[in-house]
Amino acid sequence: DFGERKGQAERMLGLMDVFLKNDPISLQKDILHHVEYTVARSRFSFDDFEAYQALAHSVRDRLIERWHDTLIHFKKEDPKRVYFLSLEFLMGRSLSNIVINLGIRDQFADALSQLGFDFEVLAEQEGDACLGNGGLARLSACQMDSLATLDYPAVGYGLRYQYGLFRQVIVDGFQHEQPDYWLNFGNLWDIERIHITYPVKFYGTVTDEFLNGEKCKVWVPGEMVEAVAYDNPIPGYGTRNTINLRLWAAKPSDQHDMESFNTGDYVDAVVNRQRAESISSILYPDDRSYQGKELRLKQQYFFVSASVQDIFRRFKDTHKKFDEFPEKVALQLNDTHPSLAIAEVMRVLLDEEHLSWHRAWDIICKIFSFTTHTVSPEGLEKIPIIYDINFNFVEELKKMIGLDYDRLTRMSIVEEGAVKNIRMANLSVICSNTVNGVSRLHSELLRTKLFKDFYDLWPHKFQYKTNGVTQVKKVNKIRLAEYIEAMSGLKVSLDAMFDVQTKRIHEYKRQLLNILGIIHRYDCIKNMDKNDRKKVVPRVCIIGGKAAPGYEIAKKIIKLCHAVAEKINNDNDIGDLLKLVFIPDYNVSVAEMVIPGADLSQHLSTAGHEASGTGSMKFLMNGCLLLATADGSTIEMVEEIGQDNVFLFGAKAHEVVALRKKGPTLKVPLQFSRVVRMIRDGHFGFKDYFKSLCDKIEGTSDYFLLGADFMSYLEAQAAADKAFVDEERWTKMSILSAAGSGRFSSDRTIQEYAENTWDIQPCRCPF
Ligand code: GPQ
Repeated sequence: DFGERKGQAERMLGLMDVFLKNDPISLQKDILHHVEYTVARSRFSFDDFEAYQALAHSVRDRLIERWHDTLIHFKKEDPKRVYFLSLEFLMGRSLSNIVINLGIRDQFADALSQLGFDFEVLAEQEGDACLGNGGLARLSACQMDSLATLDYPAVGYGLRYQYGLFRQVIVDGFQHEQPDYWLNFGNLWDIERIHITYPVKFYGTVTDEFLNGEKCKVWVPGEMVEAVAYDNPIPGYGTRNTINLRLWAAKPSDQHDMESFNTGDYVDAVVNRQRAESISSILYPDDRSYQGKELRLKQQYFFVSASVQDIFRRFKDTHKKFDEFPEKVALQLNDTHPSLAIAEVMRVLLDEEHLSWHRAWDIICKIFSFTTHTVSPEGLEKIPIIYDINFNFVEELKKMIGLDYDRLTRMSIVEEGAVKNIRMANLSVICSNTVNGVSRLHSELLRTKLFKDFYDLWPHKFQYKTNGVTQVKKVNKIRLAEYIEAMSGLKVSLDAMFDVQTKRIHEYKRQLLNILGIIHRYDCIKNMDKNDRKKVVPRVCIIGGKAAPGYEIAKKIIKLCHAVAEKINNDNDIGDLLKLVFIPDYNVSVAEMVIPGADLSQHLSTAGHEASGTGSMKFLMNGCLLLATADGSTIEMVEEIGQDNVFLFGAKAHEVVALRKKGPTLKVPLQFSRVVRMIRDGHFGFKDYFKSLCDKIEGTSDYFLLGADFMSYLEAQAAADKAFVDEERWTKMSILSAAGSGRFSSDRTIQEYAENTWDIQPCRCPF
């Protein structure tokens, strides 16, 4: 554009300052300008929230400048891009992160203080963007940050849900869910692109038509919805590069079901049209369980179709031959959620671009890469094109492995049985050029168990990239203690060890083991004489996390935590020696307060169940010690920090299977039976309600091996107590933890992906 309209471009540049200035006076003028004209409040009278809005707009202007420059630079250079497809991004608050990455935090803080405002206070006004469930979603956010920081030409795609993850409200110790209509107060960080829209088509029929004299099948869609782009600029740190995260929102299409307008009731037709928006309206709150809901499938297709159209449009702007596609495009599937993209790209190449099956398939196999985040993916949707892909795959497979029907059945994309299923994980593995795990142990389990048949066939496809995260700001225990007091009225002692377990509530993450350990500690203190009590290391035990709304057992665990807390915290006999706090509504901004204030953090998954774990990395970076099982990426952390500086316990992944086999003959310690008995006997009330919880962990039903690991857990806790009283030793361990955390930066992970999976090069925007 610049080349063609040079004179005009020069005139435009002459009219504006090329870059907005960052000296205190310019910043103050800018903020006041936004107060007056954008927020539309008088510059003589505005409150903290309005000041936040004006501040955010001033920051946003500076962000947009860099974002434009980056996008123009990418367009000019036309490098191979990676398209990061994820249905979840857990961004949290943006303001602080953006000003730090832009390198203008202190300038803004100075400017604000001259106006009589405190930067930190205004930053607190921002709400969290919770467009994701847990670790997987936060990882996507960290990885976008690193992609920008390392100058990679990347584009993120996701959905702009109107309702983010539910807010967790605790009433009488029970979890209740409230809708998170996060857009109520406006979102200043995304840019609505009303002209960037794509039609997404659903339903309909397939008819026979003649094309160039040949009979072919043509899809006549029955419903159409418009996908509108909302762009979120993601700034890198220490670079001008600012990349795009494009989230789609569903809007009614003018062509949506036109028939009903002609024939039916006008008001009904309008109401019906409005329903289109529901496709992108809600984030599903159940991580890792697929509910088989039609809306969820529509959501996935809506997301995939819009993103694929956008990717094709960008490619076709500058390229004519599809053989160049793999040189320009890498598509990253963040778990199986976006894996419909494989079928959709195949469909577009065949039906719309009229490539032969052979050429289309060849392209598919070069562009996709797949990262799985779990050890047990499940199958979901059914799409005819997937049957075709499967048919061809199985025919090829027969040539490679012969007529081994058991193995063919296992590797097929279609799961036969009373209920037929499409195995999205198999589809993703078959069609991707690389399959990544998220830690070394996870990858080993994928190769030897979950995807063994595929590994035997294509060992070269299998890789792993141990997860990494972005750093969390340092604040201290006092801030956390103040938060606890404000939230629960509980005063906690700063001398106590702050012992934290915050993450989604899942049986395999064993929050229950933590609670049983706390009951045991309580029971021990109660039975101690005065002298022994003096030796007890005071603890503030902090637990937090959401349970999926339909996950009964997880909700009972939350209630148990509250019931135990009620008993302990009100027992005058215990005082400061032990406190238990449940922190409600754990999200990114709460994490930013909790994590830096923790002395010890617990990561208790039964070995072999946590694909990686990323919360632990944030604790480490903040000098917090870990008490953990040898699971997921903890194993690699121990290698960095040294065995002596982590409190490890429990069965190893390879021992877990054998322990489960022992079943009824497995001995559990008396201490374990005693604490479970206390719950069963109603020591903490709600006897009948907790019965099913107790049944789940006793005898043969103790699938996650709480009983088997209990003694070893208590020993690790005792070791932590012992280390804590030796202040010098604890400090040393803490420094070594922080120092050893370097490998777990998402910058390292992304660099590995860029080099070994996506084959992309940095593309740095000049200053
Ligand atoms: N993870 Cl499959 C989620 O947070 N949600 C999911 O639906 C699935 C995985 C987590 C996983 O449990 C952690 O072990 C990983 O560290 C994290 O993804 C990121 O890879």
